[in-house]
Amino acid sequence: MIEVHTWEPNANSGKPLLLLKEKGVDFDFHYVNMGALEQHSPAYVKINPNGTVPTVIVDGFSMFESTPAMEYLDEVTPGPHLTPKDPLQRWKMRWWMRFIDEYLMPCLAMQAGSAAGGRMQMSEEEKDAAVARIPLPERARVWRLILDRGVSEEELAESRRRVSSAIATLEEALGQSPYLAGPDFTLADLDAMTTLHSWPLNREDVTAEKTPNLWAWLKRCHARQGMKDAFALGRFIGTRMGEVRAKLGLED
Ligand SMILES: N[C@@H](CCC(=O)N[C@@H](CS)C(=O)NCC(=O)O)C(=O)O
Repeated sequence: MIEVHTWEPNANSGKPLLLLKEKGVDFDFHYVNMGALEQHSPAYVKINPNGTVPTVIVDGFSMFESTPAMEYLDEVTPGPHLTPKDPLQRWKMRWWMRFIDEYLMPCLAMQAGSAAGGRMQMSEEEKDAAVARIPLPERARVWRLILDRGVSEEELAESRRRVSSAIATLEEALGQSPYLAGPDFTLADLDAMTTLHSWPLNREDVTAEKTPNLWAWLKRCHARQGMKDAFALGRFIGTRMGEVRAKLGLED
């Protein structure tokens, strides 16, 4: 049995959930409460020494990196394959996954982290204790910045610029083909959806008028049953997705 230890169907955390629901494969879902920083707890660090989500465990072997884990799961599980056979489409799929994971997602994570840090009420001692539990030094540094509300306005402005540029890139590409890597839904669309799922609700620059190609793609992806089933696993994202689908005209 495949075990998935993760948080909400969101960003990296959501990739194995969306994939396995899309393929209709059974798995054991263990919710890791990131709101309570459970990903840094000694019990969790035993299964994932990086202290990040998701962790996928197959036959006792733990996998940490979400995109390679998704590729592995796509290969070994039954159900429709979401990796194109055509080498050029496969290259496009991997190009998009790298673009989402390394260019777009970090910018959005910085903005979300900075906003969440502003809401967290912690004493200096609590912050020190929380940071001391984080196994990776690079993560500890980012959390220190977040908890101290130390992300500079310059960094936030640059990440906003990059997100606008990514929207233009997506809009252009989705004018050429219905899905990111070509004619079919692939891991690239799934990867992107873990991060872009709520844009119809929370971005004024993504609308049916301003970004018609991106809007139509969001609608196509949200109409998929696997996507709907995966988002329903969330403790709070699931309810928001009803509003997103309504905004896209997929539900009343
Ligand atoms: N490259 C890793 C990154 C994983 C990652 O950053 N996950 C985020 C959630 S989307 C996380 O665990 N954040 C909590 C933390 O850094 O403490 C992967 O793709 O699995």
